[in-house]
Amino acid sequence: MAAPVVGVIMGSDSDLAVMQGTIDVLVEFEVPHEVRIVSAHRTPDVLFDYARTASDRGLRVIVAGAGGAAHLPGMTASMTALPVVGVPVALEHLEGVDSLLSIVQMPAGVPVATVAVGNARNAGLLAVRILATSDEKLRGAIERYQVDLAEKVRGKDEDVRARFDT
Ligand code: RP5
Repeated sequence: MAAPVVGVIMGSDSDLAVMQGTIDVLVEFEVPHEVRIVSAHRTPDVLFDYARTASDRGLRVIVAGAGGAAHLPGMTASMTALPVVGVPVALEHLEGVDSLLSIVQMPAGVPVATVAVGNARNAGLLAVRILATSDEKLRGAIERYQVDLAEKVRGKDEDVRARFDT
C-alpha cells in the first residue's frame, strides 16, 4: 500500500455514511488515503497531533467532515499549511445549515474550501483536482471523468427529447 496523500477525517462515526462519498471517489481514482475519527471538541489533543504532523507524514490534502458546531475543518486548517476541504454534515435539526455556516464562515487568513451540505463526493473530487495540479496521470483521469459526465447528461437529454418529441 502506498503512503496516504489524502487524509479523510470526521468528527464522529455518525458522519461516516456521508463521508463515504469522499472515500468512494478516492478509491475510484486510486488515490492512497487514510480515514480517521478526529473530533475538534471531544479529542482536541488528537486533532492537534493530526494536523501538526499531517504534512510531514506525506499528506497533501485533508478532507474534513463535521456536523453541528462543525469546527473540525477550520481548526485543522489553522494548524496545517495543507489545503483543507470541509464537508458540512446535516444533523437531525437545522438541515445542515448550522454545519455549513460553521465551516464556511472562516476568518480572513485561514481558508477552508467548503462544499455543499452532504456533498462529500465533491470534496473527494476537489482533493483529486488539487493533487492533479502536479500529477499528469490524475489530470487525465479527471478529464476522462468530465467527458463521461457530459456523455451521461447528453444521454439524458436525448431520452427526454425523445419522450417529449422535441
Ligand atoms: C460533530 O457532532 C460530528 O461531526 C457529528 O456530525 C456530530 C454528532 O456526533 P455524534 O453525537 O453522532 O457522535 O462533532
